[in-house]
Amino acid sequence: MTLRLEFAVAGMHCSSCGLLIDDEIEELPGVTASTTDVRTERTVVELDHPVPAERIIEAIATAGYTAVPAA
Ligand SMILES: [Cu+2]
Repeated sequence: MTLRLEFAVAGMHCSSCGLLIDDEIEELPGVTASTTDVRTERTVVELDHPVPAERIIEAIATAGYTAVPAA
């Protein structure tokens, strides 16, 4: 089972910003992968069990960026 959550992220400047976000999100239990695209300002998170979107948003905030769930 793979679940997928997508977020719109504000405040990134370069690809290092995206790596910081992905590293932080990938620490969370249940997350199998995080892929951030600085150009589109989107982060796609793949999960093997449900994780509240709030937890992901908190992880992105810990990395220093602001996120909201994307459609
Ligand atoms: Cu950067």
